[in-house]
Amino acid sequence: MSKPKILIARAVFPEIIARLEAHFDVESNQADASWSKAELIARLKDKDGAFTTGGDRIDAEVLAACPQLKICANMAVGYNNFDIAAMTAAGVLATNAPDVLTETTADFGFALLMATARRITESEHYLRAGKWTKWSYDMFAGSDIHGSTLGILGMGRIGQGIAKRGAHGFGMKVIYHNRSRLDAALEAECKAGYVGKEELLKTADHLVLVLPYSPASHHSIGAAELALMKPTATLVNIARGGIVDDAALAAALRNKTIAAAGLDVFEGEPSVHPDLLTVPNVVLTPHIASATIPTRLAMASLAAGNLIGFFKENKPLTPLNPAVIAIK
Ligand code: 8YV
Repeated sequence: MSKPKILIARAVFPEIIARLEAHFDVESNQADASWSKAELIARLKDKDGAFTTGGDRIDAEVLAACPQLKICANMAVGYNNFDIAAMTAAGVLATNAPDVLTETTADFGFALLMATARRITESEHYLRAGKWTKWSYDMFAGSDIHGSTLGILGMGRIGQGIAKRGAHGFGMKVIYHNRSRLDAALEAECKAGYVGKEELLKTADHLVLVLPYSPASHHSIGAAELALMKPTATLVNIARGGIVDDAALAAALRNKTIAAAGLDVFEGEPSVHPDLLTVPNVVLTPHIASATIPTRLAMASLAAGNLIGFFKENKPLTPLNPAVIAIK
């Protein structure tokens, strides 16, 4: 019997490719960059499954062109690159890679918060440029983290990880807003209090965005929301670019509507809004919140496990639209 055909849409660990090759007939992207949509379709149209990353869009157009496709396994917890409704309608299973990246991503969220609030990259650039000639009492004065109020928008697993770091590690008062409130035990574990979105914006000294991206969360933070924040506040986005209106944020940073921002994700990445590149009070990183080798390996391994589980026993590990399995 011939093996199912799998496409690996982005270069990934050689050991993961080898593991998949033991079960499947594999074609993998060995290029540095992602394929265009036309190229993705050309390679996916005769495949039974795909190993995707957050930048590989699987929508109705791709699905219509790839009738053999049965599963797409995302090496990411976020899956806004998948049109889940279209995948379900086409009978294509979607899986993501939750949990394995939670702590690493929460670590990074905190690192970005600290770098932003304490102006670490801005001051390093100053030093490297040879501008440091004397000590002065207010040179690169930032805002305190310990004892301040940490706001979290989106209180899933990663949000909870950030809350625990803030409350237990830095004595921060933690407030959050989420579609649904956590149960009392989880709120106590995170030492976090539920507030409305407006109160969150007005009260937080540091606001971290960790909510999933969807049409409903598009530009959740725009000019109106930034205007509600404290002029001393910092904003950190480790969720998805489209959640923040980048042009409005650049203007708010320039006008000192808020003090500083730390961004790991951008609307239209890897392009970055040009205005963000010219304001000094923003720390910019290239979507690396989950980037440690053990975590990326665990994410890739979970995506591979989903493909193997699905094709071998019809048992994917972390399905997003399990109704598809029931139909088959
Ligand atoms: C990924 C991410 O690195 O898991 C996610 O949702 O944003 C990142 O951890 C990226 O999406 C590549 O798949």
